[in-house]
Amino acid sequence: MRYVEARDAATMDGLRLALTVGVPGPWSQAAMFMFDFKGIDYVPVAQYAGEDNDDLVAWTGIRNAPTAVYNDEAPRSNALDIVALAERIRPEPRLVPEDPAARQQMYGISWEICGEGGFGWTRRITMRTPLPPEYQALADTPDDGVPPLTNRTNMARDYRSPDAEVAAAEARLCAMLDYFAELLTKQQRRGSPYFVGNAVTACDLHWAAFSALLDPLPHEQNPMPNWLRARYSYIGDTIARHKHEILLEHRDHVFREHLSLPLRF
Ligand SMILES: N[C@@H](CCC(=O)N[C@@H](CS)C(=O)NCC(=O)O)C(=O)O
Repeated sequence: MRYVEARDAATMDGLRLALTVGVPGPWSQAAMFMFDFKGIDYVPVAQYAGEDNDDLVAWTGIRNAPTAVYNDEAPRSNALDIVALAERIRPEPRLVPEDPAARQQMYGISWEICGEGGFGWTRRITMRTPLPPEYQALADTPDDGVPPLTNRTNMARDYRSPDAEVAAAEARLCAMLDYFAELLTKQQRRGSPYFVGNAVTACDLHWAAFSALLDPLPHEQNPMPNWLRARYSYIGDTIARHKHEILLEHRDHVFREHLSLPLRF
């Protein structure tokens, strides 16, 4: 994908979206999915994983990705704020239910997937464990993707968690996976392949993006660097027992019907 540097994007109008360069970061991918689904054009802006990103910070106040800036409005970096922005810029096709109860349910599920303490956040904590040899071998296999992080200081500072949270992360993650699978199973019994009601909503796109942290799509559809594929793919025996088939069926359905592949990053 072609990225504009932050210092140039800062002087432009319209929608600009800072995205992590060269990797399918789930928060970045999810933000793209919202705008792509609605056919909203945006200028992709380069955010470099782990780096200081001084120009981006000077412009938006935010070092990581994604951040959406629409005209002269305040920058938005929270996943749910980005959904609301997309919905406002182009209401149709809808990603947010009109019915208040369904809307509350949708935002709640999205929060569980991508909010602080949610699935993505918690999965990132579980990724700190060392990789077993076969995954380490994959991680060490060079490819033409972006190289592994050189600056780990920023991410270590930004995403640190208390010891108690680290210890509890795996069980917390498994409980979330069970809950998502239970919701989808109930919906399947009602005849719907979606999390809420009978139509696709933002939380379905969120799960399509974040499921990569459980089971990344194959290289042809997700040409991510080996070091990151190894990290995303290794989940360990406990989480593997909670990787319910219906979660992946849902992901496949959403990509097939509502998004396009291969992923771009
Ligand atoms: N701003 C997002 C969270 C974004 C986030 O955690 N981004 C990480 C994904 S791993 C990132 O940009 N990492 C690269 C970096 O920190 O440089 C939200 O609040 O919903």
